[in-house]
Amino acid sequence: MIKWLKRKKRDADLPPGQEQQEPVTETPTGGEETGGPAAAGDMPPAAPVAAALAEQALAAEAAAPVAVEPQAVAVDEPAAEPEAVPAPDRPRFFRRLRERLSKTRQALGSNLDRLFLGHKTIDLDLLDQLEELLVTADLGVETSLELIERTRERVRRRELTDPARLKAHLKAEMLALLTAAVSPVPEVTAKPHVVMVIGVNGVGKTTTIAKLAHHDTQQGLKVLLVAADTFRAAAVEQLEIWGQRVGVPVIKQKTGADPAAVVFDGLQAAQARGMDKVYIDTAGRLHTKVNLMEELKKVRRTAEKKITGAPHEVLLVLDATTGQNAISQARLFHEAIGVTGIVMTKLDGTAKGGVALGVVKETGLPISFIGVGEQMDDLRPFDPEAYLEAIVG
Ligand SMILES: Nc1nc2c(ncn2[C@@H]2O[C@H](COP(=O)(O)OP(=O)(O)OP(=O)(O)O)[C@@H](O)[C@H]2O)c(=O)[nH]1
Ligand SMILES: [Mg+2]
Repeated sequence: MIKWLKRKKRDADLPPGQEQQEPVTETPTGGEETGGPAAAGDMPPAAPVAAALAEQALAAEAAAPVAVEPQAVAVDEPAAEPEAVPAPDRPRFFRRLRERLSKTRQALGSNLDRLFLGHKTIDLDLLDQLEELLVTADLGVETSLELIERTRERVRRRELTDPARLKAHLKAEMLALLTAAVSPVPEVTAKPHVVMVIGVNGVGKTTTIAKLAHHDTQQGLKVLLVAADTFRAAAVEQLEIWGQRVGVPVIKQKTGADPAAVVFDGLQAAQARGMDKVYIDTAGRLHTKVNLMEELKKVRRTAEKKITGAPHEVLLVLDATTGQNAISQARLFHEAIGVTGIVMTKLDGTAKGGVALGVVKETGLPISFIGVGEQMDDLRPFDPEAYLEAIVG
């Protein structure tokens, strides 16, 4: 166990005395278009996806009645911790996020509270238990160790002595870790702005595209979807249905067609119609299958050839419920395709939400969005502070 590996060093470093305490229309090359509204007139310039969603979230927040819903409080959270209960005037946006991430908060935040309440001093035993708790909450071994190391260092320098201050310290360290990887939102000047969405099977690529397209259209942007998952039976139809629901056109070919050819058609159609945004849906694939990754590279090369600078974004969708495997997925997809941002889905259904920290720490890739449910508004731009507030408390 890791704690044993580190114990010796801790014993040496801790302050004295603490050592032992342990729709169908023509397309140029044969692709089909399905669904979607007729072309509108002049549209506002394309905005970065994250920025647009953030604006919308803020607008919704401002418009939303505050403190109408009953507040969800995890039953096993300690009553003594005032921060564990949302303030009555906390904006609805944050309250909902908190509700959706309650499983992780119970696994992480509530257990941290218990741990800190049970100790009067920061000793080896506390640090060992803390390490175990962080690993259990799926932060990953490397990330957990680093957080513990930093804590131990501050304890050694006597900057941190009171367990009651440990939570604030940990949150600050986690925030530093997350914000270190946040890259500035790219300025979107290209028209169309092309976003390729990739990931293993069933992680939520197609529904994420629908959510993004929904938000973009609400911003007045002209969006087109490209059905480049020609592999899985019914994948094309699934995207078509989403296109109809959201009201955006879908460029498709038959199942079994070359995905690169569909992308070529899609980008040609997007250019011809003055689209602001294009989302390319790709087939889910095992990150370990070389030939499938080669196919994805070909899709990328086709986009690059058709439109200079495309794809402008490559979003890798990771399912939070898969835990640590998400880290190796991120590494392999990034090596093969080049990822610009991560979408972490299904954070609502898991106690493993700490994995977001591990992914950022171990890959250096920023998280662009998080998925917290199956509704259209359940995709949020990633806000590290709000996320930490929701899972740590
Ligand atoms: N609870 C929850 N479910 C989600 C979220 N995102 C996606 N899903 C669900 O995950 C399931 C799979 O979603 P898809 O979008 O079809 O996944 P995919 O990656 O396109 O799958 P393949 O095309 O088969 O590779 C669907 O039932 C979605 O509703 C989320 O944030 N929370
Ligand atoms: Mg899909």
